[in-house]
Amino acid sequence: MAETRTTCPYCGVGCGIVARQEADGSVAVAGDPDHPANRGRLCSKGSALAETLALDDRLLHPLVNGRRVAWDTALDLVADRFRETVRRHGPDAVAFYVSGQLLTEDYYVANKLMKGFIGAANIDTNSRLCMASSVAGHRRAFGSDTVPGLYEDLELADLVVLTGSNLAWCHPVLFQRLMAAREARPEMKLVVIDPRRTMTARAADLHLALKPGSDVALFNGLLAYLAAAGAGDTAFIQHHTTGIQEAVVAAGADDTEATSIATGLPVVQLRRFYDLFCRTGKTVTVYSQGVNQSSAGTDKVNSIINCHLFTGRIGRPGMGPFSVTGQPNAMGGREVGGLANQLACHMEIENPEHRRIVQDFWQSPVMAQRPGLKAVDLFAAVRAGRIKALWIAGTNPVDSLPDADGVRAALSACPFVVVSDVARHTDTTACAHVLLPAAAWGEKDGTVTNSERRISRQRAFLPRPGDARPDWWIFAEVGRRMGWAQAFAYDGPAAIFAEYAALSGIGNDGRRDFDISRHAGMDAAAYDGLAPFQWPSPAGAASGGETRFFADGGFFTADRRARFVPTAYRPPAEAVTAEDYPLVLNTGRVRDQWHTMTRTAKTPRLMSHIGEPFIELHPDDAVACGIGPAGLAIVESRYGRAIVRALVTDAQRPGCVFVPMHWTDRYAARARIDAVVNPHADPVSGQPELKHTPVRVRPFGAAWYGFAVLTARPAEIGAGYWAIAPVAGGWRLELADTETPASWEAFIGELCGLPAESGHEVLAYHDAAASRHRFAVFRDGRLVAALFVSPDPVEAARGWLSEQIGQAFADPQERLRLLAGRAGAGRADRGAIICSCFSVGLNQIVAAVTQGGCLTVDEVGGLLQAGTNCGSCRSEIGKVIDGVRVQNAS
Ligand SMILES: Nc1nc2c(c(=O)[nH]1)N[C@H]1C(S)=C(S)[C@@H](COP(=O)(O)OP(=O)(O)OC[C@H]3O[C@@H](n4cnc5c(=O)[nH]c(N)nc54)[C@H](O)[C@@H]3O)O[C@H]1N2
Ligand SMILES: Nc1nc2c(c(=O)[nH]1)N[C@H]1C(S)=C(S)[C@@H](COP(=O)(O)OP(=O)(O)OC[C@H]3O[C@@H](n4cnc5c(=O)[nH]c(N)nc54)[C@H](O)[C@@H]3O)O[C@H]1N2
Ligand code: SF4
Ligand SMILES: [Mo]
Repeated sequence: MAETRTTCPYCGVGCGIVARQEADGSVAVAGDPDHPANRGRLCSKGSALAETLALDDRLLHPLVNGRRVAWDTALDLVADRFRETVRRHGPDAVAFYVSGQLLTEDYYVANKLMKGFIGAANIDTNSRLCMASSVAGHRRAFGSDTVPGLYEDLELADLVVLTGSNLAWCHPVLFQRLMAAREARPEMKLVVIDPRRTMTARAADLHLALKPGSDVALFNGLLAYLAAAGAGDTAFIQHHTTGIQEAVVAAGADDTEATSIATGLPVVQLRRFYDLFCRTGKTVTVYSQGVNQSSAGTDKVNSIINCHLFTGRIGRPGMGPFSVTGQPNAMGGREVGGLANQLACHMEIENPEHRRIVQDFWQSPVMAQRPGLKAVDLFAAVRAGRIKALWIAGTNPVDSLPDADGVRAALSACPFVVVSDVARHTDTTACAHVLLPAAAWGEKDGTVTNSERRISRQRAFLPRPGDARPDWWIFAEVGRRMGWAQAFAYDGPAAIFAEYAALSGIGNDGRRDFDISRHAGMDAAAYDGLAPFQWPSPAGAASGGETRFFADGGFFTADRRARFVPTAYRPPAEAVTAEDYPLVLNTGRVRDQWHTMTRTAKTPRLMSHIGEPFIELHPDDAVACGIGPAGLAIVESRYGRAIVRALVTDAQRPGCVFVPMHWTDRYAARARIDAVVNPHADPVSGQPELKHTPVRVRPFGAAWYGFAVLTARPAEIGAGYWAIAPVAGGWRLELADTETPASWEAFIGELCGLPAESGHEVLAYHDAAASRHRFAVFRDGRLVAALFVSPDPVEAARGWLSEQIGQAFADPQERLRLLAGRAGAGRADRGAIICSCFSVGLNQIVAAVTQGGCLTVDEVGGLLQAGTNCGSCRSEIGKVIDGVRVQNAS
């Protein structure tokens, strides 16, 4: 039994993990009790990591036009095509599009190859969709992309403001740390600013459900209020900042009524928030995609930072603006220069001295002289034919970029597309000429940086399957074959990290924030043993300290002062129109899925929480659009459309709808929501407005709805709507169409690929008058398929039915009960799964409250274990308890 300390490959909390390889080859993961980010905790996604390691669906060999080739053939082809394209069309005719899920070493090599050797800066990353506005806001205010604080500040604060962040679902372990701190100090206040009532908002003392996109008005209002109240930290403002006058003027008069109109928030709520902020010194403002993914994202960031600079609340325990990063290495990618407008080690491409430092260090023949294209523009250039060779690594842009059908069209128009991925079948790999098999989490070594600047090792604990290779190796091999053997002669990630660390210290002397030169020249053994540390960690420092930035100024501008940035509120790029597109589409994440689901959808446990793409809409809008509960809705914009299940809920503001970003063509007929999302971007950061697209919603017009469970995934699904999810013994499938099949027997035959040979028993029930049909198919007495068809959304115990796949049904009575779609006596229906760690369902929790007398989340945990492992579901259990008690009371 071998134990390996590594880091979670999902979110930017960066939890430490202990992976244990058991004697039988299986893997178990647990939280690393010694890692400072999580101290042993994990969330539902982290806890389920071992279930995502199966090799089915892995890309295991290089493929050229779908044909398996040797590495040499694939690498030579890529190097030749890139070299040839540069020779004929210049360096701007090629591009890399990479990812915050690459390790720092991978990123370093890709960036060096493009910016220092190909000599252009057309390398951008999916962090453009994620962090670019925070980067730009930080650079405008601080002169550098510095996150000043530490996670601990969330625990030390007296007021935590979470804005545009669904921390409970997206940074669950950090949220748990916050909840634990609040339990210990109940006087600590939590304010959540989000147009939706999320699971995070449910935990708040005050939830401000602001009008989407109105954050700048809200924080300008706060600055004006603070100024009017004389709450400024005069000494800090005087000694460490410039531009206060302009910012206060831009914020406008202290007029809460006007702010109320701009934000759609009641005056009393605004006053409560402003007053709380004004009188609470220890305040942290955490922000994420509701702030960044906006055409005013950079201004949103600066409007927040302005309030912290004004009160001097920065870089001190329990105080500061805090941008939480999404991907495991979003921060590392920023540090290493993964964005088209940055150089390695937080150096700037526009700065001639920085260019010279990097060029000398790399001894590079040609250095990029100006910023390259940012993601949205980069794909527009591909579509326009200006970029003729494109290499995508570790990201799935056909699903995750806005105007995603346009992205797909761009890739099919591009003469040469290379994709490095771990999955064989994604919507992006389908568009590639060359597929390169990357080593996955658990198979590769390197470092990542989390949201609090902590650099941790990811370590391999599994053999590399097939021909899979680490991303750094793939980039370096192409670099060598393009003619730069010396510059890309790395023998492992340790050598890359050592080089990177050395570069961070050159010409630095405290003039740049990012300095890890203490690790320059680190050898492989030291790298293997590297414990998590925070930067800065300059040469000569005793250790990586737990450092905060800026308490006493020392910003990275020329005069070492921070800049107040005047921010004027402007509405989102596209406005809703009453006649065509009356609703605002907001998009984001659900608790148990990760982005485009290439890994999290492999585990039935994570799919059991939410297994189908959905649209949340307010009851009034549902009525106006003619959509009933659990009906199917078409969501369409000027750009494209999607078909998803309707969830009618007053957690939405009227006029606003929400669809998760996760579903792809692999798991649903037509739910790629980014096909609907508009491609407008922030003018400073280039980050697209993924949270605001005018749309209309109308009924799908289903003639029938179906629900099926199957042992095998069908090759083809002949229905206009479908969504599929794995379950323990097979698959569950939602279906609907506008036309009714001629024969239901033929339909189910196709679904489960019934062979002509006998051996199957089909049990059928038809209520032709009511258009209801039910089928159960048995083989050797075991259930292999069931299908329920009805003119309305199917009512059946889905979780229970999914558990019956493969079960023996000898008793004819039991078989009939199965056809009823309901659990029989002795076969309990758990209901929709709430706790994915222990597979505890809604019905069980309701019973624990109504029959078991449980009144609190802990009591439910005591009875059912629910919520006692990772704790990600605790707020949902709380919501169920509240719901049951409200029902009982009324
Ligand atoms: N479960 C899970 N966790 C993840 C990920 C995942 O895929 N799944 N991905 C990771 C990544 S890469 C990222 S970037 C993070 C993202 O983490 P978050 O940013 O927390 O998540 P999102 O759901 O994208 O959006 C956050 C919230 O912004 C709100 N919002 C929308 N418009 C506005 C607005 O105008 N103003 C304000 N104030 N709020 C608004 C949305 O309603 C939403 O609840 O999550 C990380 N963690
Ligand atoms: N509508 C809408 N769109 C969004 C967002 C939103 O909130 N709303 N959020 C945006 C944000 S913040 C983000 S971060 C992006 C995320 O979007 P993507 O980056 O496109 O999403 P992922 O599914 O994480 O894609 C990662 C890909 O890399 C592969 N992979 C995994 N590990 C490795 C590895 O080690 N090496 C290589 N080469 N490949 C690997 C996976 O199989 C997968 O195909 O989506 C953005 N798009
Ligand atoms: S909070 Fe969850 S997803 Fe994020 S790093 Fe920790 S275990 Fe992984
Ligand atoms: Mo992200």
